Amino acid sequence: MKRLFGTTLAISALALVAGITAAYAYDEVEVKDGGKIIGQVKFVGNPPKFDPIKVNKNQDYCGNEVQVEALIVGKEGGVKFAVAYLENIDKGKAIVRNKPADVNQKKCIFAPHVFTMVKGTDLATTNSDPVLHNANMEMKKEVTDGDETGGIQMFNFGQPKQNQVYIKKVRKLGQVKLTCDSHTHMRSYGMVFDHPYSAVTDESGSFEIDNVPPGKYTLKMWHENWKTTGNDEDGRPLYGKPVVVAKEVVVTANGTAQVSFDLK
Ligand SMILES: [Cu+2]
Repeated sequence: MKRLFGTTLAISALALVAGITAAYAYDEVEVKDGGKIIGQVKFVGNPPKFDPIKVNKNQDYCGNEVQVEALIVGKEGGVKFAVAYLENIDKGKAIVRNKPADVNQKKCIFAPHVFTMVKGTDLATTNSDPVLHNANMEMKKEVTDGDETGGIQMFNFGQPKQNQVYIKKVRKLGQVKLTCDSHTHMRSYGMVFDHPYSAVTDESGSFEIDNVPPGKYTLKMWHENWKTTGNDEDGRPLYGKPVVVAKEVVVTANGTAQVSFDLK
């Protein structure tokens, strides 16, 4: 009887674990013979020139103007701060939970300007400046929602002290926009996925997504958009809805798939 009781308990515990796991769309498994997806996001043609954005507060520390980060094109046309991600992947490599995604308010800009993270993990917002920043995070349901579309406010947090860190668990999927209530020129975008298969492009427009279980996937590229639609009440440019492009990709065992995206 004792053994039977133990077995029943074990089965109940398993059922409980299974029940919890079923609530999530993504299962963490050991990936065997995983492949890699590498690629580049390129700007086609001559990139537009932007006027700098005026700083409306703390000019003695922040400077009078900042460069536009909506479109950063490097040598040979590579686009920085685009996001490449797999759509609808339901199992794969482990999610890193012990290291929060970092957004630093440094020299009066959010760094990085674009980041990705996994739902249920932490976002750490630091103020490295000796001036007050007030990070305001808004969540959009759709990754294609633009600046003017309403979102859900996730937090609104003043950080008057230098080196102050605020940690917040992000529990929703979608597109996060960070603004600063003190400095209207400050913007950062985050993409929150239920899996760890995403990457932000570097200065050369390159990205790499590794340890992907072999199979056929939809790879998407997101870019915040740089085409202005007007200005907000502070004179800051407003941009069109984010650009999202989808491509099919086949990942073979221990192979490397190459995918490129054009922006124009
Ligand atoms: Cu600020």
